[in-house]
Amino acid sequence: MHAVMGIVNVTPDSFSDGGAFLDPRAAVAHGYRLVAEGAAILDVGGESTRPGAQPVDEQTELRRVLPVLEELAETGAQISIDTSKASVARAAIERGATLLNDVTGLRRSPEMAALAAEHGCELCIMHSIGDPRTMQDDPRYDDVVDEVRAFLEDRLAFAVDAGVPQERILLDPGIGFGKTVDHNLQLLQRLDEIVAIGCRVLIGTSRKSFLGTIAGREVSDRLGGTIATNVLALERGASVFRVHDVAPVVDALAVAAATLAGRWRPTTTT
Ligand code: HH2
Repeated sequence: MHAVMGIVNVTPDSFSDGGAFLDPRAAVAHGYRLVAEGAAILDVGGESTRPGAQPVDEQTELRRVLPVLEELAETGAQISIDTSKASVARAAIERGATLLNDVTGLRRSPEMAALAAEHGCELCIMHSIGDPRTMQDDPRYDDVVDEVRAFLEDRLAFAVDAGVPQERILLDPGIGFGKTVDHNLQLLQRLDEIVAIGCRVLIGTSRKSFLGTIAGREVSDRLGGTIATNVLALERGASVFRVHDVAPVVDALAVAAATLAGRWRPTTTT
């Protein structure tokens, strides 16, 4: 089973929709729209992690996300908090978040693992290097897939040791986080090697710059590349798809999944 995670960026500076949903009412309305379009999970974030982004302090991040979280918990979708601060994650859990999405892979706040264990939350561990200010400064790997896999295995062992059951852990190769265009493509081409670790895999390619580089498209015009990469990631075993444009990706993945299975059955809702 696959699930689409809709992105709710409550930020002034996100790379593709910065400022559009900084107003809590706009963010809540956007979240409801994404659920209506088929998102099973909403990922709420109050700090941009785009290359070059400036960090925000805890109070600012809390002020942005807290009013939005409580209302979006009413949508019935699973609520994910996109943060690397354990204090923000803790406050989000109190307002209904059940998935902690940490783009630093527990490097910034290792206590995030114990927090997930304590509250029975799911945990997404993503690979990244450095921090958003510097991560795109000439990233180098001998073999990007081997190194990302080793990092994720290490962080997975740490989280399991802290008490999070492996079934509640999602792994993410961190497309665009300290990666060149070719690094991103190798990670997608060999995504089955990340899936082989044995956890569900989350993939986030939506509107990212490597799609623009390949297709020659601005950030507002990268849906085709987003769909192509998500469909291929599905074929290679990814389970959760983090996107801005939920409706077209839900359709693309439904058709791709039915095609891979060679059969389709209508979903019953009774
Ligand atoms: N990408 C972004 C943010 N959070 N989390 C996971 N697990 N995987 C990703 O690939 C990922 C993520 C960046 O995208 P976006 O939220 O649209 O931009 P910004 O960081 O500028 O707010």
